[in-house]
Formats: sequence, structure tokens, C-alpha cells
Amino acid sequence: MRWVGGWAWRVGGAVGVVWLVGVALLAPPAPSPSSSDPHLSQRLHRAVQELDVLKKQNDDIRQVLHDFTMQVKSLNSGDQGGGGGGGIGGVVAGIQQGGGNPAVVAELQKKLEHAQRMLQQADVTAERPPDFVPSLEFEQTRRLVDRGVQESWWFLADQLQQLRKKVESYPDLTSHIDQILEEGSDHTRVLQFDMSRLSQLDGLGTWREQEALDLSSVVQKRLHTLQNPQDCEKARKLVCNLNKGCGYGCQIHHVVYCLIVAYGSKRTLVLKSRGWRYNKAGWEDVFQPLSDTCTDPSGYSHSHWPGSNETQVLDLPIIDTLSQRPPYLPLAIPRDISERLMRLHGDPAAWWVGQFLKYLLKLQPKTQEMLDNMSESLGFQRPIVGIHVRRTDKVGTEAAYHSINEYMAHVENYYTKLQLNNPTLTKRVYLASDDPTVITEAQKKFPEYTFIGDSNIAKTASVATRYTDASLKGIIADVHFLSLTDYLVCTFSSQVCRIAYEIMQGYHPDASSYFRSLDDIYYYGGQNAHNQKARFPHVPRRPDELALNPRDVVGIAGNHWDGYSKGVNRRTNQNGLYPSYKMEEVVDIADFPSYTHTDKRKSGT
Ligand SMILES: Nc1nc2c(ncn2[C@@H]2O[C@H](COP(=O)(O)OP(=O)(O)OP(=O)(O)O)[C@@H](O)[C@H]2O)c(=O)[nH]1
Ligand SMILES: *[C@@H]1O[C@H](CO)[C@@H](O)[C@H](O)[C@H]1NC(C)=O
Ligand SMILES: *[C@@H]1O[C@H](CO)[C@@H](O)[C@H](O)[C@H]1NC(C)=O
Repeated sequence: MRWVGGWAWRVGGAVGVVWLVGVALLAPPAPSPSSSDPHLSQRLHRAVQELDVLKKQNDDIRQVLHDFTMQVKSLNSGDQGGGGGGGIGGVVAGIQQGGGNPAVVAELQKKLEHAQRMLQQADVTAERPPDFVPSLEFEQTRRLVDRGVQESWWFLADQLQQLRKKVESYPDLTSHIDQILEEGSDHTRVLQFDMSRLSQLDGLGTWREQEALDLSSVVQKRLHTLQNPQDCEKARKLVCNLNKGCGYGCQIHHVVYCLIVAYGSKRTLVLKSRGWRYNKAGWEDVFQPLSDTCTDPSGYSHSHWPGSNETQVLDLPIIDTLSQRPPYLPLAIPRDISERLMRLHGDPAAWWVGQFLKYLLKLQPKTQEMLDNMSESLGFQRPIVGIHVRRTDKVGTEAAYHSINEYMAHVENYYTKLQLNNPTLTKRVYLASDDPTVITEAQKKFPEYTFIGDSNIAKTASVATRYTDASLKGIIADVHFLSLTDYLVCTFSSQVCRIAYEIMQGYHPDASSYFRSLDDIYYYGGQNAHNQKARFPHVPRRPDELALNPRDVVGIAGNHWDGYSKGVNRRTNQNGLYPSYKMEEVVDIADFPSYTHTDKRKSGT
């Protein structure tokens, strides 16, 4: 059924274009057109407008347009062959009849080329009417296969590396292993390439893009309504202080947590930020205020969290000291959008947090201008991979040292995959770090790459000058540009990279796999338990492995990126390693207050 429908629609679309162009040029039969013929240009304009409407098209239409443009081109260059019959031939005949006025033809050609560009931008495989919706199970299974392909290669590659160490003194064996590693990673890349094509086929890509826009606008509208109550004097409020004693990433996550609690308790968030350690003038010196109408923290009753439902103003402590933790803290997502979100996205919690960042980090015009200027002077251009190298105070205390070569191995793998399709692309890397020597080292060691980044920014990020205006601008810029890359290579132990990853989710329908972390999996500081569930039994093969029954819940501590993850089996309380490929994510779905009232309102009210 679906196939017949899709096919009929394709043909219908192609016929429609021919018809439109035909109508524009032939009806009523064109008299001798001149460059000032208003009817012809009007009709052309209308046809192009209709073409724009029809931009979710397919190869048939593009072929028609292509042929048409080619014929117009040949006409323009004096080669007036062809013509006769209906359709395109008729159109060409129509122009010939008019003597092929060069100005008109040139105009026509320009417009058609524009239409063709519009069509090319439309999803290559958008062959289905947009009301097609895949099932939750289909999308989840597709992503399981994606992850399975990745996990099985991580497993095999790591096992082969271990084997290689054991046979180091036999060069014929090690070179054979090296060859398997090389060809194996090529197999994996091709598989992944095809998987990503599959994820776009049959209208899935178009559906996903529309669904991401729809879901985001639901959430943004709810936040906007929450933050702009009708009567600020009577509104229930949550007050949050931007004075957490930590870095920018940690402080932004603090504000996100405040806004999540505000959303979860249906209170308007009021942010106190005067005297912020990064900028004494406060939040609004760089970002837009959280509300257009309600930024006053006063009220008739006031108490500390949790207070009571009736208390008008509540002060919220930092997440680390929060008592009576509500169920809706990260990694929870709201029940009312959970099914749609789990179908759309491979990491619903990161998407959800990303939506809060989208609401919060609206730039002041001068911040925007600074970023625009930087984008231009740096020559920021996609495709581009983002690397974040967290060094200085973090190394040795909270995270291990990772050499630039480690990051670059993953960048290289990413570009080798892209080159399957485009062998001549420029390999660009946006490099952010709090260590200014990293960028010069990278440029020297990897001359075939174009590194984009500013070592002056890294200088301001040094511990001595970290809490200054200049440093704030630098970290805002680094996070911004990292989030705009196509793929992130970094350490998720750093909040800087996790924020970039979260923001990135707002720029793509599902960017949950657009990263490679050298250490942690994605997490949110102060989060509730992160669990996975076994889909298949597992009998331990080594003493440090967990035994699993189907449906066992495992609290995940980390992925070792070698086929194994580490965690605790909640049934047996056993700690240890378990095979990642046998697991699925348990999404934490929490009851948030209802926002159906907001959803029903027309936007802008
Ligand atoms: N401009 C810039 N600043 C950075 C970079 N990496 C770290 N910093 C600075 O160092 C701070 C690190 O603190 P956080 O943002 O909390 O991130 P974190 O890496 O989790 O670090 P800790 O809080 O120390 O665990 C950032 O906020 C920046 O001020 C970078 O790549 N670029
Ligand atoms: C809390 O108060 C609000 C407004 O006063 C009211 O609409 C809501 O029903 C109350 N919720 C509970 C759980 O009492
Ligand atoms: C951006 O560049 C323009 C033109 O070079 C300049 O006038 C302006 O001051 C710059 N803005 C910022 C915020 O740096």
C-alpha cells in the first residue's frame, strides 16, 4: 500500500511540475513575449512560488527540471534544436515562438535554477507525504542496530589489539592483525554509511526533521508561557542564584537545573546574577533576560525549598545539597512527550536538557555580533569536527591526560567515513582548550588538517584569568562553535563538552551519536540513577563480569568503549563489566505538571 501511494505521489509530483511550467508559459498561448511582458514574468513568478511549495520533491521532478534547464540553456546559446510535442517540448516551442528573447530566457533560467537549488536542498529521499510516522519500536530497533554495529567493532578491535600484544614477537602475525584492523574498520564505516542512508529513506528523514521542530516548539512555548506569567506580582516564583563556586559549564548546568525545577513545579524562574564571578554586571550583560515581564524576586510569602505549594517565592539551593529531591530531575523526561521523544531521539535526556539551554542561552545582540565576527575571522565552515581538550586544573585531579593524537584518531576515523562520499573534502577541526599550547601542537603534528581556533581564548581560560570578562567571552565562543560542529571528540567528564553536546541536539533531529568521548558517557551532574536493561542473558566469561538475566536492570557507571560497560546489577547487587550490546537504555519518565492549557493557546498569546 505504502509503496503504491509513494510511487503514485512521485509521478503526480513530476506531472505537477510539468503542468505548472506548462501553465506558466503556454496558457494563454504566448504572444510574442518581450522583456517587458508583465504577464509572462508574473506567471513565471507564480510558477516558481508553486515550485517552492513543492520543494519536498524527488528525483523525477529534479530530472524534469534538469532537462528543462538544459534545453533553455541550449536555446539561450543559439542551439535551437528539439521542441514539438507536449510537456517540455511544448514549453520550448513556446519560447521559440517568441523568438527566444534573451533577457526573458535568462530570467527564466535564473528562476528555474533557483527552483532546482531549492529542490536539491530538500531531503534527497523525501518521497513520502510528511504524515508518515514510523513506530516507536521501529526507530528504537534501528538505533539498536546502529549501536550494535559500533559496539561490535569496538569489541573486535580491542580484542585484536590485545591479541597483537601477545604475539608482538611474530611480525607476520602482527602485520596480519594490522591488516584485519584496517579492513575491519573499513567494513564498519561502510555499514555505518549505509545505516545512515537507511535512516533517511522512505520519508523518515523528512518526518524526523518536522517532528524535531514540532517537539521543540511545544517545549519552547511552554517555557515562554511559564516565564511570562500574566501577573508577576501574584506569580509563584523560584529564585536561583548564579553563585555556584565552579566553572562556566557547571554554572550553566546549575541554571538549567533551576529552570527544570521551575518547569517541574510550575513556578517562574527568577535568576539572581549580579556579581557573577564571570561578569560582575551579571547574566543580562551577555544573555537575554529569562523573562520579558517577570524578573522581580519579591512576593507576599517566601521560604526555602521545598516550602509548600502555597508559598509564593521559593529559594532553590544547588542540586548537590537539595533535600526532598523531586522525581523530575535529569535524566528524567516528561511523560506527556516521552513517546514522541523516545521515537525521535537516541538520547532523550540530552535533548530535553538541550531545550532548556535553547531557551536560556539567547544572546544579547552584542554577544551575537561578537560570535558573527569571530565566525567570519576564523573561517568557520562545515563540515567540521569539534575537539575539546580539557587540561590545566582538571588533569590528574578529576580526569586523565589525553594526548592530541588520541583525539585525532577519532577525527581521522570520522573524516574517512565522510570521504566515502566526498573524497576531496577539506578536513577542518575546531579546537577548543584551556591550554594554549594544544593548538600549535596539533597544527604541527597534523598538517593535513585545517585547525580553527584561537589560542588567545585558551590563554584567558588559564586558571589565573578564568573568572574575567574576557574569559567569559572566550568560553561562550568555544561552547558556541563546538555546538555548531558535526561531530564532537572530547572528554564528557568536562561540562564544557557536555553543554556543547546538549546544545547540538537542538540543531539536528537526532545528534545523539555525533560524539566520541574519551572517558565518561553522557551524564548530568547530580542526576538520578542511569539504568540500562538486559535484553538477553549473559553468562560471565571472566571473573569480573556480571551475570545477567533478561530484563535485569543495571545501573551504568561507564562505557569502556571496548564492547564492555561497567555497572551494578540491581537484582544481584553485583558490580562489574557487562557486554554493552546486550543492553537497552531505560529512559526515566517522570510526571511533570500538565501544560496542555499552554499547548492549546495560539503562539504569540
Ligand atoms: N575558553 C575556554 N575555556 C575553557 C575551556 N575548557 C575549560 N575552560 C574554562 O574552565 C572552566 C571549567 O569549568 P567547567 O565549565 O565547570 O567545566 P569542567 O571541565 O567540568 O571543569 P570542572 O568544573 O573543573 O570539573 C570553564 O568554564 C572555562 O572557564 C575551553 O576549551 N575554552
Ligand atoms: C498548587 O497551587 C496552584 C496555584 O495556587 C494550584 O493550581 C495547584 O493545584 C496546587 N497544587 C497542589 C498539588 O496542591
Ligand atoms: C564586529 O565587526 C564590525 C566590523 O568589522 C565592527 O564594527 C564591530 O565593532 C565588531 N563587533 C564586535 C562585538 O566585535
